[in-house]
Amino acid sequence: MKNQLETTMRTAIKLAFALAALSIAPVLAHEGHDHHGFSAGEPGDLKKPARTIEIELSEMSYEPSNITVKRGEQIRFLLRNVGKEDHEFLLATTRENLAHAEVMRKHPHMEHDDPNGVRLAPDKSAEIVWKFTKSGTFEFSCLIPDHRDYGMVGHVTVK
Ligand SMILES: [Cu+2]
Repeated sequence: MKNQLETTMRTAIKLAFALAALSIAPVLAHEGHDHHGFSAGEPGDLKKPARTIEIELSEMSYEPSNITVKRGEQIRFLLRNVGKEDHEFLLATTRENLAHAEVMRKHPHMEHDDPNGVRLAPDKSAEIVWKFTKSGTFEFSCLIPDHRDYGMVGHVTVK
């Protein structure tokens, strides 16, 4: 009798977990917008040489805001927030950044933990090593609500 009760309990618990997993799955699929097909190239290889480009972030711009790289070139972005607010540097296509901006409007404090982007508090700096494997025009942008509209967008031309 006791054994049967235990088995029933165990089955009930397993079922509860399975149901919970099922109901969480679609939420995760919805929240996690695709970060893995990087549009602007691929994360760099830290063991390979890279050209360093320094970019300063502030209200509301990047300096410099236009850079040109060769296709296949690896760049070490040295990013410094010299402003008084948090800023981001997200490397992607314009289309991707605009779609991402929509998500950020709903979740303004969303943190990024992606190889193609970083959020910096004032006086902080970071490095991103990136290999531009595709030719075309890409952009880096700050998707904190309104920052992009006020000018926080720069361009990378890959030839
Ligand atoms: Cu910003």
